[in-house]
Amino acid sequence: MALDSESFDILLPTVQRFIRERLVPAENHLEEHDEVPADIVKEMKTMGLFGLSIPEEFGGIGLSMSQEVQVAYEIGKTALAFRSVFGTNVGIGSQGILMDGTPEQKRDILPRVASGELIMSFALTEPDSGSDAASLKTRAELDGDHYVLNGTKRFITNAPRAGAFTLMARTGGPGAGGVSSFIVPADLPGLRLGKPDKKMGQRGTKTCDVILENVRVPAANIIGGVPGRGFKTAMKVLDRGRLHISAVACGMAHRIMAESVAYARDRKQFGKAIGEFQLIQAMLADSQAELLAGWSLVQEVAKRFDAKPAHVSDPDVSMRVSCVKLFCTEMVGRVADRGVQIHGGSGYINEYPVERFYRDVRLLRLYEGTTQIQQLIIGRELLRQAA
Ligand code: COS
Repeated sequence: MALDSESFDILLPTVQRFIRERLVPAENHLEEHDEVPADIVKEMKTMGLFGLSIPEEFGGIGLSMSQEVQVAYEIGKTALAFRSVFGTNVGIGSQGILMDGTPEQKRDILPRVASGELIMSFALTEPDSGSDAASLKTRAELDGDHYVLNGTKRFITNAPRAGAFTLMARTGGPGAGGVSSFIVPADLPGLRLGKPDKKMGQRGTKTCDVILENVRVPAANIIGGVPGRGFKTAMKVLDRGRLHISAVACGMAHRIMAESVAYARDRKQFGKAIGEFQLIQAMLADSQAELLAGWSLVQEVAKRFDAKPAHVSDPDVSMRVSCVKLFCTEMVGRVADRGVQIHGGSGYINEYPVERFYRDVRLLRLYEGTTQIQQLIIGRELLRQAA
């Protein structure tokens, strides 16, 4: 799947212009009001941003992974909360259905996901199950032609906006094989939201608990119709999401670099622009080299991702995705840290974008699998390949 190159050559500059002219000027509003303005959300829908990764047959734009990472790079150039509005529809919220759903589930859900009419959110994490995702406790007991769900999901991005969840619950015994993925409409009786999480950064991104008390979900809502496959669906979805996040990390590093270079040209000390000092140049140079390295990795692994069917997992590609996620999210952390350092005291003041970006990017090393989980995936796969 890919968008024809002529159409893509129109889409990319359109997204670039939207970010430059609409999103960047709205960053202060976002920070102050903790909300993405409704007119911006409307424009995102018109542009098709909710359906970037959904095939054209279901009303989306149908980007390949190689194309999607280029768009994600652009989206990374502004406050990350803007992406969060449509990010779960493009990635973790919808991809499980696209990869493993039945034809009916795809036909029923994906067109509304692509248009942005339906916000889908991904509910895997729980209070006692974060990195150890296979230990999740939310129960799904079969009762006639329904499952009855009980449990709590934690830190669920977009839960307050969601019309439905891709939600993992235990239909069988312990471990990964007992987990199923469900499509859970948000308006089912017994489903409620916790209070909004107060986060370090990414103001405008909405996360909270999702609490399920005897929520009756039709058995037909198990993704793919077969119980016990939900963990693998979640892992495949995360593989893809991790690549997307890595591209966003590179875009954000790009923006922080632009802010830092501009500041270094403008700010004068000891009678000249601080950018003329070699110690400032050294920080810029390290950041630029690391950004280019990360971005090259993203593009290389995206090509490998496109070379296989999206719903088929390849442990070697998964391992490479983890390398990219590890490198790019750690990289943008270092770039943000140097960005603040270049700005000096001003970098600690909320009026400067780098102060916010420094807090925003901290999350990238945590969600969709911490750096340490990426290390485990890489280490395990290297040993497996050697055996
Ligand atoms: N694609 C497809 N299948 C996968 C997979 C992948 N990327 N990774 C693992 N699987 C399969 C395995 O092949 C295994 O299948 P079999 O039982 O048929 O052999 C099954 O899933 C269980 O895998 P594994 O034994 O590796 O599970 P572990 O419990 O050891 O956990 C980790 C694996 C740690 C990698 C996983 O729990 C993880 O990614 N944790 C982080 C969760 C996360 O990212 N959370 C963020 C929340 S969303 S913002």
